[in-house]
Amino acid sequence: MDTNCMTVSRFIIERQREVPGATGEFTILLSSLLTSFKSISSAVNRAGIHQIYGLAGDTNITGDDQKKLDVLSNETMINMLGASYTVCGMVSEENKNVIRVPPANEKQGKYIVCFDPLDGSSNIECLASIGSIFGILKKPDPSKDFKEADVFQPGDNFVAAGYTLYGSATMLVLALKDAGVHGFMYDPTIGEFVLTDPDMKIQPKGKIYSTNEGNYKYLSTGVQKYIDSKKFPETGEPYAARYIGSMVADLHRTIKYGGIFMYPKNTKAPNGKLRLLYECNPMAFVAEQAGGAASEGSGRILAIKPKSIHERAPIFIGSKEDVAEIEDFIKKFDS
Ligand code: AHM
Ligand code: MG
Repeated sequence: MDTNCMTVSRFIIERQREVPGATGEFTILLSSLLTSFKSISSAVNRAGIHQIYGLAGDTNITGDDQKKLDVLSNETMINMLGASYTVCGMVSEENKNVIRVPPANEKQGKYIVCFDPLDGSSNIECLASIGSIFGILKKPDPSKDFKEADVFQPGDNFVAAGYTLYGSATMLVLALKDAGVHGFMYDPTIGEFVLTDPDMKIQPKGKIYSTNEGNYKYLSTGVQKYIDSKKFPETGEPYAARYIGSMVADLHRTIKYGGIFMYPKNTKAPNGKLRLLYECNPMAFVAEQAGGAASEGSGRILAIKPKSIHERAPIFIGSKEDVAEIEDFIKKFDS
């Protein structure tokens, strides 16, 4: 038993003291996120026993079947964040429109949170890892009321972003603007996220590629040739292939072990599958803060100015040299 453990709240409070004029609002916001993640983690663990697998009898905005756990996770995050008096608006994968909070709360909140409450839901029933993804922006003009267009900010504007992985353990990975990426393992015996992976860094080059290779025939020539080069390299050993089909788990492995995760555009999905605001951007922010890279094929994900809340973007993310290499293939064969 560690009598002096560094919980995530303690970690943030310590950093906050170094920021002149900090109000403590971010700490409160984070605390409402932590409550959500603990609650979702518990629901994920108990879902089979309480029979909350399966369909909630509804489809989400993009026509996907909603799982009961999706709905529950979404409601938890909206309720916790909306009641925190720190948030003025939210974007969720599960909601068609920007989510407004009650007017009294909205006036006080300066943060906008974009999230996917439970990503990788096709993995729920086979008990593979799933996760929550979030990115935190500020209202652009603190003197003005929140308006829905305020959510259309590039990922470069994030003050923090991260994910919680519900795997063999639950882990929060939190990236803070210019203050590194830190991993906190959830200890259910004390109900706290405890710092276990300080200052996480992605190695410059890895040995693993991760993509849904079943889409090979639909991919561009450049991406096909890149994959071929990983399997049949002219020199050296081939890369290993790993793909869970759950972005949080695939990205977490990429951060820990290096390599590249990608969801390129293809002829069936001209902008790829993954969503810019609440899937690609937060993960790109984590990757860059950890010394890695995230590209949409020819430029940084975080530089894209979003135009709609559910827009998609192709993504190539992970070790810097691996991401640069696929950009070269795309430039050479696809442009
Ligand atoms: P979801 O938001 O409906 O769960 O879909 C997103 C997931 C990602 O976690 C994962 O990277 C991707 O979909 C896998 O897609 P595919 O099944 O096409 O390989
Ligand atoms: Mg998702």
